[in-house]
Amino acid sequence: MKVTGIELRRIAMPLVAPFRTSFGVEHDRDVLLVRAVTPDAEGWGECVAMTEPLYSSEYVDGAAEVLRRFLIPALPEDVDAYRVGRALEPFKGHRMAKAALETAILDAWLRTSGESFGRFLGAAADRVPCGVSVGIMDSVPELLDAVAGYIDEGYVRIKLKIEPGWDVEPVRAVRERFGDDLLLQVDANAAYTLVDAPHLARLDAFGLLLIEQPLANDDLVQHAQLAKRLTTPICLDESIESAEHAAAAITLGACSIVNIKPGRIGGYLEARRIHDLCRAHGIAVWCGGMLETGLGRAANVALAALPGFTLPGDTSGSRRYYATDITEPFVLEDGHLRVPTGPGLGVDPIPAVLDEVTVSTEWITL
Ligand code: SMG
Ligand code: MG
Repeated sequence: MKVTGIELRRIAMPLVAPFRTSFGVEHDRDVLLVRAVTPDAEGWGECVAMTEPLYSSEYVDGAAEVLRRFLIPALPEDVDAYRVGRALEPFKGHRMAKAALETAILDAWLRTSGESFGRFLGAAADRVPCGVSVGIMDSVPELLDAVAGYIDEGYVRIKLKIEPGWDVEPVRAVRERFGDDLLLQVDANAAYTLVDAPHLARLDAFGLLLIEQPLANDDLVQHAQLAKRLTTPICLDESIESAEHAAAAITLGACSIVNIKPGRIGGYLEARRIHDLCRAHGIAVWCGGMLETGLGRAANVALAALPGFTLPGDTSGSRRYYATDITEPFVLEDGHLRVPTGPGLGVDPIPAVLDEVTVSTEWITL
């Protein structure tokens, strides 16, 4: 397949409400979209990097720069979804930028052959159960109202963002109010250290599904030590940037669950590798989220339908984040999202909406 050019499009998407985590507050989502154009089709990739390098070392301006300067020029003349990763391999890191480019080309490639992401990846279900990630709030009553609203909307699992000073009490309050049957988990975004082990062990009393990324990104050994001191299963997010990282984490006993975010680990092909590896080792996986627009969401929902995704993902409906999505909105049906079945991502940006949120575009001829 010949790619004639790539568009880098920066969009600004206002969030319906600020989203606070242990590393900061988001008010708008600053998204870099990659559009790959071929004579027969065009494909979209959404870069999950954020404005500032707080969740990981990548950030949107950096991703745009490495794409235009190194990654796009390295694309082979005759490209397919599998060749992209190999061509980008010599460049270290920058997995979010690589994932966006590979996804755009994979989408164009699948649209050309008429195959959907779900079918290509090996989806085993036509809909996926959805969880929702609930940010840190100013007060417990405010949190309980937010959680009640999401449960009313049908979400089948609640994830609470935690940080030191906002952990045991909000978890206790949610458990007491909504009962033991609620699927509940927490995400610390690396806000603790091993010294906090006795404090984190207090969460064991609440029957959580998992605690996500309690310690720093590169603390695999420390996570393995923490795992011995908690009964709550440890799930890794930021620590896992590749199948090799997942293999190391499993061998060390650093986690018993993995959050797979395709945008963080270099794309959907690597995501499938991690899924296969974890499944073979009896490690449960679920699909994470990075506040994607409908484009990234479509691909995530397809991935979440693979058989090893045995826990509900952060695959929320569009309105969790955006009043107006750039695609037809993803709407929860009985706590589930339907896996798109059309060619490629199976969804398209709505041109008028896309134009309205576009901040800049850049065309790179190949
Ligand atoms: O897309 O629903 C979503 C966001 C889920 O909590 C979420 N993502 O660490 O898992 C995570 C965070 C990263 C983004 S926080 C701004
Ligand atoms: Mg996380």
